[in-house]
Formats: sequence, structure tokens, C-alpha cells
Amino acid sequence: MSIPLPGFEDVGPRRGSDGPGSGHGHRLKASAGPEGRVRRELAPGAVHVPGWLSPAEQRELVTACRGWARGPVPIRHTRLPRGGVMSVQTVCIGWHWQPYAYRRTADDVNGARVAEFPDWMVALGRRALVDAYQDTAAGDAYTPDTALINFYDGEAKLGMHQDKEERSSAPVVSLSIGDTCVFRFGNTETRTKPYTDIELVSGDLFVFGGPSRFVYHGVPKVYPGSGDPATGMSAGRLNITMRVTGLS
Ligand SMILES: O=C(O)CCC(=O)C(=O)O
Repeated sequence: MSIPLPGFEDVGPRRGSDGPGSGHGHRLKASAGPEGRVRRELAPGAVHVPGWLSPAEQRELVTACRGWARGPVPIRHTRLPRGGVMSVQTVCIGWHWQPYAYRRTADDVNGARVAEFPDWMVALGRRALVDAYQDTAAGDAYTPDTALINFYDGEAKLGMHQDKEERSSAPVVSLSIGDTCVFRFGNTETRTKPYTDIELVSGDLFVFGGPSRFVYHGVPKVYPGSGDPATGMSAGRLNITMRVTGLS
């Protein structure tokens, strides 16, 4: 089955620059440019690590996600209980997230069991924690067992929400590939201000744990055409969030 996702079709690696295109200078920026983009703690437990994934890792992740987007549970726009449909398209591995619970089977899609969460992804999540928190022990106890893989076309947005269906307060590890977006990182009390807008660029890592684990966050904007097709994404943005469900 082909994937009905412009930009997420199998274009394969291309020759080109190793770095993603950088963004738009009208917001609170995480960086001044590729050379000035540095690890930054936005709030206790919330760390942005620009350019964390190598170009090769981004391509490998795009290939893996493309496979998961095909099945066993195809990527889809999630339907919300009140009838809304999310503009973001999502596929899950390990556990299937359906508003507002995790299940092994995708009962709101095709009833199939979701793909296994691979060991290499656990290792990637552990390495992300070590690098974000600059603590070699940080990854030891971290065993993510689910990932939500979101695809944003140029129009897609994600409203302010908390990741709170997990029965664990282990950190969320977020990886971005493709087009740059505005990522809105708020507070634990309300969907509204105060919040900080940063740009997440292809290859960036963002970790939120500890006191920031249940912060409201969202994606109000994607910049179409800002990504580098060398990642394997000819258009759009891919985001992977690894989590620990606390379920067995
Ligand atoms: O796309 C992003 O950067 C955030 C994704 C997210 O918040 C989620 O999947 O819950």
C-alpha cells in the first residue's frame, strides 16, 4: 500500500547539504544559526539539544517510520471523541495511543496489533537522556515502550496538551526530522501563557522530564519547505516521541 503522504514518500537519500535549512528569525530562537545552536535547558528537566541526530540517523529513522506508516496499523488522522479530527497524522509502535488511552491493538483504525518497539529505539532513547541531561547514569533506568510518530504537512498543527495517559513519569524523548516547526512549551497549569516558543529543526532532540514532564506543549506552526530532502523527507515534518507507558 502506498502512503498518502506528500513528502513522506520513499525518495531515498539524496546528495546535498548535511544540515537542515534553518528557520525564520522572528521568534524566540533556540539558536542564531547552525554554528550557534547549543544545548539549552528551557526549564528544569526540559532540554533542547539542536542537531543531535546525524544526517544518516535521520535517514534511517525516516525509513523506519515510513515502514511503520504502512502497517500493520497504517498512519491516520486521529479522531477525537467529540468528533474532531487531528490535522497531524499519527502511527504508534509498542502501544497504540487512542484518545485517551493506550492499547496493544489499534481498535480505532484496523484492529491490528501495533508493531513492536525495537531494541535499537530503546538504545536511542537512553542515549538521548544521557546527552540531554549530561549524566551518564540518566539512561540506565529508561526503557521507553511506545512511540507516537507524527507527520505534519504544511498546514498541520498540534494544540496545547499534556502527555498524561502514561502511568509513568519517566521523561518524554522527542526527535524532529524534516521541516522546521515552532514548538510551544508552556507550563503545568494551563494551556495558555506563560509559554516559550522555540524552533525545532531537523535532527533536534527535545527531552522533557522531572518537573517539566507534564508541561502543556504543542506545535502551532510548521514552515513548509524548510527541511532538507537529504533526510529522506521531501516535504513535511516527522516527530517521534518516545515514552514509558508504565503498562504491562
Ligand atoms: O511534534 C512535536 O514536536 C510534539 C508532539 C507531541 O506533543 C505529541 O506527540 O504529544
